[in-house]
Amino acid sequence: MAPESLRYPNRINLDNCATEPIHHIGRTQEYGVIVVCDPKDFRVVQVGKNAEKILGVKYEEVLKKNFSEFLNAKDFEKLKASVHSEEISEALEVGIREKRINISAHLSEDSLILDLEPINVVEDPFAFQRQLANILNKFQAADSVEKLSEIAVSFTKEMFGYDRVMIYRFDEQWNGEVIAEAREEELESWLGLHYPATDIPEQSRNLFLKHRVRIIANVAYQPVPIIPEISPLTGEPLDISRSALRAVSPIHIEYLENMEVGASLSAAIIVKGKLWGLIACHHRTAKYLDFYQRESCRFLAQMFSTELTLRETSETLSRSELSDNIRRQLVKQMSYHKDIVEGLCHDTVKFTDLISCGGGALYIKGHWELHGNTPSREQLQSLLFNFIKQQPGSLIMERHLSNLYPEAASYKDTASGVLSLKIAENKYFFWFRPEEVQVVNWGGNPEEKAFYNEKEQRLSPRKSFEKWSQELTGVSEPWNILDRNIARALRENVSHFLLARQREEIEALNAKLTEANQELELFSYGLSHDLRAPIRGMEGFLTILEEDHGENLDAEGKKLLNMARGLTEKMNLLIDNILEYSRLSHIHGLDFQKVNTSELIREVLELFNVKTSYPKTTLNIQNDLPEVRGDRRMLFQLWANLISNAYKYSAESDAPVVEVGITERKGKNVFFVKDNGIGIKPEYKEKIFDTFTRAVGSRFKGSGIGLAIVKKIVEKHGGEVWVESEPEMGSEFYFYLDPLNVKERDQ
Ligand code: BLA
Repeated sequence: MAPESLRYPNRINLDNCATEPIHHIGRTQEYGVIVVCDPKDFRVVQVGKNAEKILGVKYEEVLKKNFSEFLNAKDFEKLKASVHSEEISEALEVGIREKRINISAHLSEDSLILDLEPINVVEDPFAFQRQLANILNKFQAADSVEKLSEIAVSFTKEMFGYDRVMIYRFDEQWNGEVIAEAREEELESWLGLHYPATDIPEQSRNLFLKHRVRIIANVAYQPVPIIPEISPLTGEPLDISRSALRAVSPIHIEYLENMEVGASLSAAIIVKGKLWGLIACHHRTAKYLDFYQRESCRFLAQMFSTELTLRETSETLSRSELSDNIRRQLVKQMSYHKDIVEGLCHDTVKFTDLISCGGGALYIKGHWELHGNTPSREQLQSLLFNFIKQQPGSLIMERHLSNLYPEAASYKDTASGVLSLKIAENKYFFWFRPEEVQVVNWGGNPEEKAFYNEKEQRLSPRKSFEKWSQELTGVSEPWNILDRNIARALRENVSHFLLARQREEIEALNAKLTEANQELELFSYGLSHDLRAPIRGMEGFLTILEEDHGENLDAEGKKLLNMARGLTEKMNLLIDNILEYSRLSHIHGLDFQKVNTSELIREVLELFNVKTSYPKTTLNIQNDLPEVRGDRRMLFQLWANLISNAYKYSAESDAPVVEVGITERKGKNVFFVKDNGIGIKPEYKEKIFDTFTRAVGSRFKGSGIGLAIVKKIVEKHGGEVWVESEPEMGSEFYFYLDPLNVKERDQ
């Protein structure tokens, strides 16, 4: 009983064609002999039942031998040297029983697989070489894919003598079309015929990426079993996907019989790593090409692939160059009008010029802008909300919209095809293509690709390959990758434009704010100056009053006079601070230098003469505070304000303590000034840094502007200041400076 994996045909149906394990088929074609060795010592472990044909002894005998026994010492050394890399097949010419034999050796899992086949005696060994050089010249002169394909088929036919040679091209769904053909006159033409994807299922397509060329030398062959069936080395069926001798899927053999094909050759056309198509050859009777001929064919297919890649690339390049120019113009228009819709729809170049289409639409925040032939606004509205928005991804590219969204059938004249792109929330672009009724000619009815064969108890391919015409309605010209890329590139431009617009708006707002702020600061600057004069006057009059009329005043009068003096003093302090604050706002050029923090703090403490003014207060100051970069004068004021506050607001505590140092907060080294004074109520924590906010009422002297100055200075140094505090427990002010964060013009 064959193992599960080999009893495959029963389980295959149209939905799982691709699961047929053709790599474990366990049989070979007859034209050569497969020999499987243990790669360590060349002991034969499996062999094709037809071994005698080349090796001269029956397979049972071969299984008892070491493969070296079939070669002379020199050839055996050559073989040993050629087997070094996994999965790489190398060809080797050796003599076995006086005949020239080609050995292709490759490793598959733990086995060494040798494909043995006779080599034809060639009369003119350089003929192929000359022909290939000739075809290269012709390829290079071809100016289109069609022309290139025609040259390829006629040359292949001439070189290898098959009855029919075709270029078979895959589409996006892996259906295929015969796009070029050279055939014997009496054969009917298959040019232009389409074939469904299931005719060449995925596993077969994938194998083409590996072996590139596949011959079926005789459709009417007797499959040759590999003995034993299961590899003694692995205990598994042998993977012979790379062996050229691999037997053919019975379904495909029947397919070829139904097509009245006696032998085939298929060579992979690979463009940018993907199977683009095949050079597909048929012969009505058996036909074998030896290893060297197959190599020539592989080389030819490769030349064709290269030429094709070049053509496709240069075509794509010139199309994208054209679209780049249009796109650049659209960007210019948008910038000129400062508006997407104006720029894309109402100037010389329209967004619909970018991608070939019948019309297009922009949907921007509920507004529809239509251009060219399009469905109505209502239809588009429902298309967007009931279909487009439900789809995953931001780009939808459909050539048969009504297939997915039946409502679209009513406007197939304008939008059988749609390419839609989401630019941002509530911004969508659309391009539409009208219906192009298409007649697709299939090789056999694609609805009846295969049927269940009761007799064989397995799937059989269709019997008839008669031309079968299908009219496609509701379908537009297909979109391609370039269309998609162009749409995406436009989206990028529009997003940039939108961002730039937003930035401009924010900058304009910022400019207005700064202007308002500056006006306010200038105003307070002017105001403070204007206030100075009357205060000086008041002070003068108060002095005269005291000196000239002091004696006439009673105790109450003297007290009031002193109060008036106190108030003018306070007024002066206030004006000083306002002036300082305004000055700070106007200074741009800061004088950045290295500042020794400990020294600066010492100066501050000396200035306030804290030892005499606050004898009760204990001062804890950390040693070796780090140097900083900054404007010395400003930093002096910063420390002065914080330290004087700390002394002032802790003075009434039982044992006042002021601490100054550096610690870590928010992942940064931050300076702190700490006291155990009256603290700050939570609701004031932010506000105390605003101008004229006083959290302490009239108990303490002050203008209410000191912390606003602190904040301004810290900000001018690219830093941040904040407070942590609990009422009656004290306050901790933290700040850090980050001069790297300061704009250069400010330094
Ligand atoms: C393989 N089918 C193939 C191959 C071709 C085609 C070219 C590659 C093998 C070869 O070189 O012959 C199909 N040949 C075509 C087509 C044309 C042509 C379309 O000449 C048109 C001109 N096939 C079926 C169904 C199944 C199937 C229904 O029709 C499966 C359910 C399978 N086809 C199938 C398998 C192979 C195959 C399994 C791989 C054969 C092998 O390598 O063993």
